[in-house]
Amino acid sequence: MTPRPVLLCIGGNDSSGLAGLAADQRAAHALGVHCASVVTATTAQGRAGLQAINACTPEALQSQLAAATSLNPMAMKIGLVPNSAQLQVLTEFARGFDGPVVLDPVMGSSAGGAFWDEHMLAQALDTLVPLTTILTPNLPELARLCGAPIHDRASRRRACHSLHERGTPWVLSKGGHGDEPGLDLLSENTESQQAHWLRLPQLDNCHSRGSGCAMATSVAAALALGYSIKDAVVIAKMAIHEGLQHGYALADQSGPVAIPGFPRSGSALPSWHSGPEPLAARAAFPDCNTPSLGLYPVVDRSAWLARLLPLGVSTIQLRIKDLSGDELIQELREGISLARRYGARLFVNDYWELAIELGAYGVHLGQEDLDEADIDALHQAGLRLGTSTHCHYEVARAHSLRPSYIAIGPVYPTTSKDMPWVPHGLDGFRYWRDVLDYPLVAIGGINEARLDAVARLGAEGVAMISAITQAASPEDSTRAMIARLSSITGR
Ligand code: 3NM
Repeated sequence: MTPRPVLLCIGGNDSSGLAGLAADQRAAHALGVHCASVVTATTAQGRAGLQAINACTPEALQSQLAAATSLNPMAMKIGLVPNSAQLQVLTEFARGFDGPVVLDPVMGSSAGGAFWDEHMLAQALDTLVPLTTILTPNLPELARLCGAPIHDRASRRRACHSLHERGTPWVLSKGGHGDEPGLDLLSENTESQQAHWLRLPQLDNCHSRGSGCAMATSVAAALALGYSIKDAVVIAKMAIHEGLQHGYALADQSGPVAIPGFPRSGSALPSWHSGPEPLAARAAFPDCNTPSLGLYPVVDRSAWLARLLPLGVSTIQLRIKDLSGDELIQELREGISLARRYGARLFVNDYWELAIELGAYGVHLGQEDLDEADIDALHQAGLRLGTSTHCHYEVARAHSLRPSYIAIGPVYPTTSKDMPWVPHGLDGFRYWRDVLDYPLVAIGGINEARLDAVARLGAEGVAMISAITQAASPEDSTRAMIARLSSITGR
């Protein structure tokens, strides 16, 4: 059995079991991470609100931290810090901690009561914030941290920048208490101060207690599992959305969020947009999957179309990396004309302007190409759009464009492209099949022997380069794989 990673959560015990370490435990467990919990204070909270906070001594905190370290935690999350002496202990501990630090700046309880005075706030900004990998304030907390009111998106971005100046590389500004509650901002301290906007429709569930703690803990749990910050934030947003859908009631009062497991529902997938302003909802790109995409060769010259389309290939991509100018235009023109002759769906990789100009069926764009392309122009021209994705935030980004298909790769190791991504394997592909309500194209290391498995998992398109272009007989391999696919899908 694979051992579970350990997440170290440091915070208060909430006697009502709604927030604090109880919420941390539930969230970490749901995401498949073991939670070691270090108590900073016991709080007495009930129907009448926050009645007492009893802080642990700094020594009690220290001894718990020392013991928890022996479990080799992969990440840590700090919630309620009730006093300045504890802040000092935690700063020392964070300085020596070899892993990401998530700081949820809990300055008060939704049951009432404030935890941080001005002195604590200044101390945190000077000492712990600079050691933090990601801060996860809600809007009132963000306003207090930066000492300025937040009234719009621009002031929200400015507030995050002021925290970057303190030394924290990432700030997740949660939208929950503002005018746009479903809109979160992940601010990245790059030279251009990148803003990433994540949007989901707001859910109206009053059983949402502990959602702030659970959000920060879900980010930390995903980091403990080895996800990047951007992926961890998408996973956490999905987890909270599902947790709100499953929030449960307590007698006569609102209950907590209840994350059911590692998130896997398409309705919980946020849209992701990087830029100064979040994207307005887009109309979907036209369908490309009637009939099903099927075998999807990716080739670098139109001569391949002349060889493969007569065999019954109905979807193909022209991915030319070594031509420019007239030679490129000539190849694309020829490919488009061959595809028309055979009634095939030709996706042009990368050259979206030429694809519009020459009247291609569709365009396939990688993530970097998405930065450059005019998506509205492609939409207006009626082209189909396919996008490459490799991880949660790329999928969320693709989802914001509502493309005609989403490619998931690499499924297996590939030698046809420089690939920093760990292959998904069949389990990873199955995961995305469960989550996504889009036609999916499987790509990366797929060959005749691996075709069955991805097709049976529900890939509408099976894309490949080397299994066709480097086959002893590309024609025989293509024929065999088309026959194989139609025997599996019954088409
Ligand atoms: N894109 P082969 S993998 C072009 O994961 C490409 O996005 C990938 O070639 C992705 O079939 C890949 O030879 C190469 O492995 C696919």
